[in-house]
Amino acid sequence: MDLFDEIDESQSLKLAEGSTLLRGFALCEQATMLKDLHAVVTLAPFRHMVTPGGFTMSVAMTNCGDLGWVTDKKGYRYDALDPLTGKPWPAMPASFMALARAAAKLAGYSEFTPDACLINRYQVGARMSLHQDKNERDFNQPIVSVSLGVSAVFQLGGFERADKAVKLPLYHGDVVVWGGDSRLRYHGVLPLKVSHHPAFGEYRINLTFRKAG
Ligand code: MD6
Ligand code: FE
Repeated sequence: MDLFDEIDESQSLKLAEGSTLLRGFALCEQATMLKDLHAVVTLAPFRHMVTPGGFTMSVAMTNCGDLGWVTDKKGYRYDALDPLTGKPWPAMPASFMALARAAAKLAGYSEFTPDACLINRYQVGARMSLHQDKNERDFNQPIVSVSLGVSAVFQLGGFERADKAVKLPLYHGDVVVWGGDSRLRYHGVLPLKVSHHPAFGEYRINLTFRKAG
């Protein structure tokens, strides 16, 4: 954990009450995380899920950990089983858990132990419309969000969908710890632009760690 503890404090930026951007915090673990990500998606492949409204999401998703976030015609929820395989989601890799806990700790959440990791994969044009994360049991628990690969523009909004959103570029290795008063802010991701990352190709990968159950 020494590498994590030595992060330059100047790389830690308060975005809003309760949310902190840690620029480049995941860089030191990227090789292990890429290897572990491959193992997870071999067991639980990326898929495009369908919203309750019947739209197929442009972002491909999978999960690891005890619980996984899913959506289908019946609604949004967490489930212990992958609906594609009928099996439990792959275990959360130790490298993922360590990174999430270290980032949360640095942002002031020393007790964070995620039980779910939603993995989003964006390709050119994929986007995430403004939403709130409300399927978790306890909104006092933060969410740790890790961005890898192609950079994207994150929208950080207010507490109503129509509130003006601030645009924030997120780069390979950036981590946002999202809690406290910011936990229920609307947020989204603008359509991914054409780009290339040496390790992740045309894709942006986003990992969000949650204590869902
Ligand atoms: C993404 N992130 O960055 C989408 N949700 O691809 C999220 O939807 C998100 O970054 C809750 C907390 C942090 C996030
Ligand atoms: Fe979200």
